[in-house]
Amino acid sequence: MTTNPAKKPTADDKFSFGLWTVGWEARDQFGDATRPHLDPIESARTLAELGAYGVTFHDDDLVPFGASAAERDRIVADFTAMLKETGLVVPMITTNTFSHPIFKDGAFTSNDRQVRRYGLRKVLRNVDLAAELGAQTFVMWGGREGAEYDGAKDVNAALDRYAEGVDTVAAYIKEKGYGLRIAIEPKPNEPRGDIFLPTVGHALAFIARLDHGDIVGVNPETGHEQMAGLNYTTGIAQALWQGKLFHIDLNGQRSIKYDQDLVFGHGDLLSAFFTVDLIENGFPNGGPRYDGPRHFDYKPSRTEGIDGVWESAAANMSTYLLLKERAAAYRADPEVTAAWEASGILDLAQPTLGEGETLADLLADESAFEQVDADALGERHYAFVKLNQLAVEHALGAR
Ligand code: GLT
Ligand code: MN
Ligand code: MN
Repeated sequence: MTTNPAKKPTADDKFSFGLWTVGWEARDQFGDATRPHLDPIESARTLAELGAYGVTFHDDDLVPFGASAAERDRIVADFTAMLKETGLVVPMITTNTFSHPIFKDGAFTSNDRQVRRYGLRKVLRNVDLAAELGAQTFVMWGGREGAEYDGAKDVNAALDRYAEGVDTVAAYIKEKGYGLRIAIEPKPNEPRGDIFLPTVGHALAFIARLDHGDIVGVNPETGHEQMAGLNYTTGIAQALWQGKLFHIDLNGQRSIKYDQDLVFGHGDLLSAFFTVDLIENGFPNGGPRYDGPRHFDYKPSRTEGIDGVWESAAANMSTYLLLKERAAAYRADPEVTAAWEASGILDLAQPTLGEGETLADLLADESAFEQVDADALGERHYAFVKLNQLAVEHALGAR
């Protein structure tokens, strides 16, 4: 492994990777694997050498599907020994409820009740492993929860079953006293034609209906929102506002097409700049902050060999750190502060009604309506282009 990125991380940067990312053998819809199987424990060691502080995985990434209890115990013991040796942590764990044919019509929302019960048991078993390894977040990506045909699902019943499944897992976490929170990962489509909970907004609305929604939040992935033509930074901003940004999956995507899982920043670079700016510097007027792992969920392209796997892993972290540096410069620039003032960014934090002002006061306030010269007020300019150019110039290192 001979990577020489511009920026090298330390554990304080809180970078984590899914074992399934670097471990992807690059088998796709149209072609066979182009890379060999990597031993998960060896992969984790290399990620630690590259500066990651954490690794995450699906149950089956570590313990092969159908392994015996003895085999499972041996693998988990070896993995735990590696964690001790490297200092790596496991901030998040997730369950594979999409690879095996049993899940072809979903797990929690399969039309087959026996499959739903099996899926629930597989997830509950993995919750125990998550707690054993000290994870804080339990991700649920329901990639197979969906359909290809509108007539294939009773969506009302499917959402009932989805809620039943998530609530059952959340209740189990509480009953066991585990310090875990569930994070639902939205995705609009792929592998199903349409997936339930397709966007951050859908997931947040779903969570509001749960009995145990207090320990359920979201794990938005850059590319998944962008596949739906949505703005990732705005999506995580709303999740933050709602106190629901429990975890993030960072990667790159170029426009509305199949899920590319590119290196972070290799899609929409300016959007990545603002993502990092929000995560690292918070909202301009203060407010809730994200302090969880900076988790990369990308796939080393199929064209890459093993060297490319590690180059691309290092590239995610290097790009993030470069953008972090550029975002800090943007925030520290007095011209940006002045542009914020000209654009009204700081005024937006002022409540629209005055302190103690009632609705009756507002209705009686002629200066708020009757006396307003709407045409004159319509003349106001917001100078957002200037502000955005400052962001572009900072992102490019020109300031
Ligand atoms: C799968 C998916 C990812 C999810 C993983 C968690 S699995 O690789 O494409 O976006 O985060 O289940
Ligand atoms: Mn993806
Ligand atoms: Mn993901």
